[in-house]
Amino acid sequence: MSVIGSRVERWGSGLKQRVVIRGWVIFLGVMAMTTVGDAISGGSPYLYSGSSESIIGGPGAAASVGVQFTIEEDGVSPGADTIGFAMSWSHASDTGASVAVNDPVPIGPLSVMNGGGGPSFFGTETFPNGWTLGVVYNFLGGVFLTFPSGTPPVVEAVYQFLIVDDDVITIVLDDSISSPPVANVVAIGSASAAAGLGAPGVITVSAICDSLFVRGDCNGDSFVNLADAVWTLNELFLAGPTSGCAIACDTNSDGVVDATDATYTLTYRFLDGRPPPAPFPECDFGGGCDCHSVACP
Ligand SMILES: [Ca+2]
Ligand SMILES: [Ca+2]
Repeated sequence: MSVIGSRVERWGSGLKQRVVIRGWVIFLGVMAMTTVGDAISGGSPYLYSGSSESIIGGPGAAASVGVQFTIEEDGVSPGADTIGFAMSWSHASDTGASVAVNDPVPIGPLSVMNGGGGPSFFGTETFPNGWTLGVVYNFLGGVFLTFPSGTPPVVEAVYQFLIVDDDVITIVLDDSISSPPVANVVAIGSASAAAGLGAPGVITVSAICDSLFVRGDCNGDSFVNLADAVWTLNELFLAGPTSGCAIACDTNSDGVVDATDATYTLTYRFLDGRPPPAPFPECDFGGGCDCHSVACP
């Protein structure tokens, strides 16, 4: 659970914060379930959507991806002045990967209200599979937001995980992740309006295994010289150690590592032969998971 910094001071002790936050969450939940007479009819007048993001990284890399969330009216009650809202989003990975989420933060029109101080109340709670949020723009009233089509995102949450494989993390409305549940509603005066799912948040993960290498640097010491030719011959014919970057040993770039690669290196160095094909002498990607010359950044 968290409350934005300025709000922490306003509400004093941690216990008091918890009481207020819990009170607001319960208030919204009860309001959504019981104020039928005040509720705006016609289905879900508001649509909550998450942004679509993508990330590319090598297996084992730590990823941190921000997803932004928007609110839009669907035309049922255009131009309504809202005084706050509640959200409850859960996330799941197609591969079952563990994904943590940080406390969401206000952005866009939500962050600049009240002279830049943000909403009077912004109570969040995170769970292993999602987060909840209750927002009141101003306890004294007089601060409103409308959500016509195209309204900028109002909330951002950062998701953190380790890249293991290609994956898709989907973030959907889910009012079952907390107890008591937090209903997805927008508050308009004394009424609540249900919010439905516009578009889920999506994080597309592409696990690409690649590394930098220099062709010809078979022993990985950042030089291409006699030692590389000797390494290759030792590996091929004398049970010498295996190079950690086979593609670098393919000095003539014909797709196989054999004695001609050692010959190519010796010819280049001592008989004024052609230099190795690219990547040489500069580093470049294409080394797969394990190659990394000490000469490459
Ligand atoms: Ca070398
Ligand atoms: Ca070769």
